[in-house]
Amino acid sequence: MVRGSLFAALGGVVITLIEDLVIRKVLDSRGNSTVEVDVHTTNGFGRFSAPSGASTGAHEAVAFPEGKVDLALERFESHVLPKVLGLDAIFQEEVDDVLRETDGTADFSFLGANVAVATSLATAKAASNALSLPLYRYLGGMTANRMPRPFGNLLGGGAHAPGGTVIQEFLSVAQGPTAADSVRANAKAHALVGEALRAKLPKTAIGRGDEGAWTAAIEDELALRLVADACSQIQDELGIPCSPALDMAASEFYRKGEYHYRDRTRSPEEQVAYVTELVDKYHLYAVEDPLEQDDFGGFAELTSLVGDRCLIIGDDLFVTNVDRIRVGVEAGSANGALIKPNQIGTLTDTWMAVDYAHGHGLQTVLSHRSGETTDATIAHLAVAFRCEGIKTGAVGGERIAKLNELIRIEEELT
Ligand code: 2PG
Ligand code: MG
Repeated sequence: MVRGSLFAALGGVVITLIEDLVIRKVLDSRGNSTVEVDVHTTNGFGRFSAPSGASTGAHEAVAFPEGKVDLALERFESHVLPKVLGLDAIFQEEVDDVLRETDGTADFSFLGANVAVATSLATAKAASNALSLPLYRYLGGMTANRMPRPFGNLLGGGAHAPGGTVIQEFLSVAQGPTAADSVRANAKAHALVGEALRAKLPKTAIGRGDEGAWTAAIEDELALRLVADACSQIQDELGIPCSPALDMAASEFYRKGEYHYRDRTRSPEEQVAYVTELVDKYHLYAVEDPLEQDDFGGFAELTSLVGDRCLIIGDDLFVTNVDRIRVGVEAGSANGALIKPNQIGTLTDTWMAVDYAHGHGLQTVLSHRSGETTDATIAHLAVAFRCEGIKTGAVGGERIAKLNELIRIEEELT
């Protein structure tokens, strides 16, 4: 019997031994190819399909080797499969160490982080399935009983809808009595913003970006006003507190020392002053990536100004990497960290990032990517890891896959 697998044994057979792995090419929500991995244990099955970003941080792990999905499949077959077969799926760290060692680079550029994350998460799901436990319970233990607060993307542009707003995401954060109430309130806020946009631009076709958020060629501040108004309406009509939030994804419009807006530029100092003004004028719940991805000092300045009343979240700044979160903690750069498993490549590394962030007073928000699949696993991770938030859109098939899973988990917990 494999070390420590007593509780996973059934009549002397270890039920969590990895007996087969399968990789396939599937589509993401942008229609691009990505990878899906199946892990079969003696008595369990797990599957994870990896998402992809559009506004990827410069310090993220690399999704596919040389950008080629087919090469990722080949390397899985020749390098991952032989080494992971026969391992025990309940030893997650061992599986993840094998993935790191097999890859041999700092950024998963040999295997591709999407291969690594799909293998890593499918392994955890197979183990939980073999043990007949929901994933959030298997990973989170008996005290994983709190629901994260959903952040819903209502309106936007940036890399998710070029030609729309410069700021990437205008979100609502409904704070209902239950996560299900908040999910419904964010969806309603999305509908309200759609109506307001159609009223404002009666002769223009209004579209939706990669994450299902509305998009139109409007000024950032008008977009923020529409979202803030929708949040107030939610509060008035449903009695649910609801606040606007932003993901500025500022690295996407930072060039040569300046932030480039439609009709003007802002220096880093002006950007800090601008965000401070927006936080107070619109009572923002959170601002993600307000500054470019290497400006730990600018983030610290902003956090010292508004961190007592607003979450300043590092996404491209931290890339779910514990070493970068450590730098940010030492500098006081943020009071929140976005968590995306495929930014770092394994479940163990993701957990280390969350654990370090929580241990140093940061809130965490588990996040989808703009190019998603219908995989709902991140809903379980957000509960298991006791994240304060989950950012996974407001509407759209691949987004509601996660939101509806949250509703199901909450039902089990109550
Ligand atoms: C982000 C994400 C998700 P992408 O910037 O936070 O909203 O976008 O997946 O394109 O990096
Ligand atoms: Mg972001």
